[in-house]
Formats: sequence, C-alpha cells, structure tokens
Amino acid sequence: MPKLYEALAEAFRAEGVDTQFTLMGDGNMHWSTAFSKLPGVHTVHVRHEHATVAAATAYNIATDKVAVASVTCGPGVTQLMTALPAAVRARLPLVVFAGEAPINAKFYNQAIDQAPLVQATGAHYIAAHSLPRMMDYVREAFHLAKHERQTVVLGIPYDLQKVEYTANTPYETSAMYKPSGGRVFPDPEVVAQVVDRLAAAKRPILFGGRGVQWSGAREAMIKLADRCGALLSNSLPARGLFHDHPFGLGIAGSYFTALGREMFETADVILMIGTSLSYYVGGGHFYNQAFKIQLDDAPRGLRDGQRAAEMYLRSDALAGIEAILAGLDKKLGAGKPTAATIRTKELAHRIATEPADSMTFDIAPGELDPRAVCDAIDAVVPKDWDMVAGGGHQAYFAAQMRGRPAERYTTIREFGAVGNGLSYALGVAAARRQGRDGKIVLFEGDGGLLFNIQELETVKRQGYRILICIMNDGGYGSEFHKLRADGIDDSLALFGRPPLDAIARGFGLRGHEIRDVSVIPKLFADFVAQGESEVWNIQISDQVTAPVIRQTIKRGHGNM
Ligand SMILES: Cc1ncc(C[n+]2csc(CCOP(=O)(O)OP(=O)(O)O)c2C)c(N)n1
Repeated sequence: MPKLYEALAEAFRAEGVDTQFTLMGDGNMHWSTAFSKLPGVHTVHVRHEHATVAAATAYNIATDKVAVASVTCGPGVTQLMTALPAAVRARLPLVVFAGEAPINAKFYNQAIDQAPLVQATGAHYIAAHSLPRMMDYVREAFHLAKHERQTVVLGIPYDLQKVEYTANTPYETSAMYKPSGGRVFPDPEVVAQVVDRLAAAKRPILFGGRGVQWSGAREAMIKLADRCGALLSNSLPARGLFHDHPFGLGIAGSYFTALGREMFETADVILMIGTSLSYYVGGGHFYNQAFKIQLDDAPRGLRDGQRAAEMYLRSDALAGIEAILAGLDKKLGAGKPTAATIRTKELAHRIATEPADSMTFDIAPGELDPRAVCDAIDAVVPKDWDMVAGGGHQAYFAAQMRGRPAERYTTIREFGAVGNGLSYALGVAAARRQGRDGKIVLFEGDGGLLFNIQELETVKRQGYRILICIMNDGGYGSEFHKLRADGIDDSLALFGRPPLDAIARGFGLRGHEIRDVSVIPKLFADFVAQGESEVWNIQISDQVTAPVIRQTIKRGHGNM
C-alpha cells in the first residue's frame, strides 16, 4: 500500500513543482526523499533551514515558478523566522513543506506551537491534521501561493505522513480552481483624469515596479513613456526594467543616482505603475512637488505610514496603460505631442555617461573603491549573465551597473535582513539549468557571507558554478559608517579581513584576493574557462560611503 508521504509528493509534482530546497529531519525526510525520486525533480539539500526559504524565493524571481522549501518540525521551523517575512513582504509565492510533531505522541521534545510563529511572520499556516482532507490542504496551499502571491507553510504531523493512503480520486490541482475573471480594467473617468495630467505635464516620469514584469507590461510602458515624452525609472527589485532605453534613469528611491534624484526633484507628474510604493520609493522624501499617480491592481492610499499618491487608477498594469494611450490619442489626436519638454539630447547624453555618484574619498593603498571594482566587473561580465545581490552597504554599488535586464537581477530586500546572498545565488543556480553553466555573479558583503558561509559546501556539492564577489570592507559597513557619523566608537563593527579566498579553497572552491582592479579581466577569463565556483575576496576601502547611507545618516534612521 502506498504511504501518504508518497501521495503528498505526487501532489506537489502535479502542482508543477520541479525543485525543492530541503534540510531533512524526522518531520520531512520521508516526503523529501519520495519527492526527490519523482521524474523531473531537482533537489538541493542546503546546510541551514534559512537557506531553504531564501533560495526558493530567489528561484521564484528567476523563473516565475513556485519552488518548495522543506524543513523538519520544531527547530526546522524556528530557523525560518528571518526568511519568511522577507518572502511575505516581497509577495513571492512559496509553499513550505514542514513536518509537525507526531500528533499521536504523548511527548515529543521538538514540539512547538508552529502556527503562531509562522503567522507572526505574515505567512499563512495550514495545520494539516485531517487525513481525508489532506489533498485539500495541498491544493489550498498552492492556490494561495500561486493566485494570491502568499507565502504558505503546510505543517503535517509526521506520524500521519507515514500512514497508508490510497486516493479514491485523482488529485485536483489548484489551477483547476483558478478564478477566470479576466483582467482588471480601469474606470474610464479616472483614466480621463490621468490623461489630462499626462497631457499637460512638462516633466513627467513613469516609474515601474515588479508588477510591470508580472503583468507583462514593459513594452506598453515604454510606448506610453515615448508617447507622452516621459522619462522611465524603476524600483530596486525591478532593477534594469528599462536598461535599454535612452531615457531610462535607473533605480529611484533610496538607491537613486545623483542624476535620477535631480530629475525626480524637478518632475511635475510621476505615474507609478505596478509598485506598492513602499516607504523607500513612495512618500515625500525625494519628490514632494510632483503630482503622483499610482496605477496598480490594489492601490493603497496609506502605505508604510505615508500618503502613497495623489491620484489612484485601479487596474491591471497592461490594461491601464493601454487605456491611457487610447485616451491620449483621443484627447490630443493620434500621435500629437503632449506638453512634455523633459527629454533632450543633452539629458540622454548625461544618462549615458554620468556616474551614479561622483563623491571623492581618501582610499588607502592596497584597498579599492567599490565603484571602480563594479565598473571593472561590469566591463567584462556579459550583459545576459544573472546578477544576484545580498544586502548591507555594499549592495548599492553593484546595483548601479547598467545595461542589464531586470529578468537577470535577483535581490530580496523587503525585510532588510543581511546574510542571504549565497542562498539567493543557490536559488538562481537551481533555476538556470541546474546552475552548471556558470553565468551567475553574486555580490555580497564579507559580513553577509559569514552569516551563512556553510552554503559554500552546498555550492560545491551541487556542482554549481557561481562567481562570488565579496566586497570586503573588513566589517559591518552599514554599522561602522553610521557609528562614525554619530561620533561613536566603531571598533565593535570592525572585524579585520578574514582570508575568505583561502576559506573558499577549504570548501574545495577556487579563491582569489583582489587588491588591484587591473587583474579582473584576466581573472574573469580564467573563471569562464574552468568549471568551479570562485570567491573573489575584494579588498574595498572602508571609507567610501554610498549615497543611500549618507541619506540614512542625514535622516537619522532606517536600515540597510
Ligand atoms: C539578519 C540581520 N542581522 C543584522 C542586521 C544589521 N546589519 C545591517 S547591514 C549589516 C552589515 C553587513 O555586513 P556586510 O555584509 O559585510 O555588508 P557591508 O554593510 O559591510 O557592506 C548588519 C549586521 C541585518 N540587517 N540583518
């Protein structure tokens, strides 16, 4: 007789899951093993439960598919408390297969009330305790994940998983219940108001978030910007959305370039599409004077404690853009220009040539300016390679690389947690034909790497080839820059510079210390020519502060 865990594995496969990130224990090992044996399943056994969820979320960004994370009960679940809020806040669909303590045991030392822990992260918990309803729970988990972009933890007592189970009917997938309500079309009256604003705007900017990618609205958004003479810009998660447009300003919000800030500060209308307008991009920090319009399928007036916009158009991104385009033609006549004057040849030249930040700093000999490091790496890495970013102060610099499409950029920063870069790179490696073609570059801090350095073993065992660029400033940059600004002793945030290249070699990978950017082209050619992951221990100055941290210091709060 088949066991329930086998039927559960089959159900996950029927939901289209082809990749699991797992760390085994009593509560999930039977299920995880059964799932790994199913045709087409790729299994990545990581070394800390945190990485199961963090990698699965990156996998989702890289593929748009739901991966599963799998952990045991009790301590397996408590380890997820940092990764789950990040997934929830970034609205990345995910199903976690978690064991629960045996439901029939009088005592079990790993038992803990898992539901309130998970719920406190904002994730949805399903306690799957009824045998006859077991497949309903799986279907509901995937329905919430796929159609409502929720993070779901499915907890199943592991003694139940081992009972004999024969389904009377074939598994009905969540897709069979997907509501086919069509796209959300905008209210014509509100469209007319938006059209009036855009037709009269002299200095309009169109700003896009991840929702533009989810809705497949990038080309339409470019068409609208061209139609109304607007500049284009995007959020950090959608970095590169308009990488190939001469009036693409790049990231706005905390990660502004100097020119981007100047343009936003003098904009008169900003149409923000497919973005929830979080604290870091919305509100009045950077562009108080502009009239902000939000086009989203779920606009919110009050977001993160501040007014999101002055006008709201509720719509699917693509449907909304198409309606505005039609409205502009109707109002002005087909192809007739709006009042916009912001696009000039001179501005296009500035966008193409001006550095993101040109502040100068004193840099000690043998240490590097992180901006020069990123320029050197940008010059040699082909534009179609995946760029993955961890967190911390260092993340600003690599985010400013140009000409790289949004589909090849992965970062999740919504919970402000550091230490995730390696997990994200594992997720992207699993997404790209199991990661062995080696077209993945990770940027991470020394601190961030050391949070989860055990995952170098996973990288090695999986045979993934990732270029791991560690921006080593000898400590917790975000902390020591802020401590210094406050005139407080910074020594607790300075750790020295561990030999991360030698440590990588200890894991069986390659490693190089970099103290001179001129070696980068040759090192990169060597990386391409061989088949192993590499850690570049890049010695950057602890004096260079990114604009984002200079702003944070000025405002006196915020995290990195
Ligand atoms: C899980 C977690 N712990 C602590 C912090 C506070 N924190 C923010 S940035 C940072 C330093 C990270 O160091 P590193 O990865 O080397 O990046 P750097 O800031 O030096 O560029 C720390 C500890 C955090 N954001 N998340």
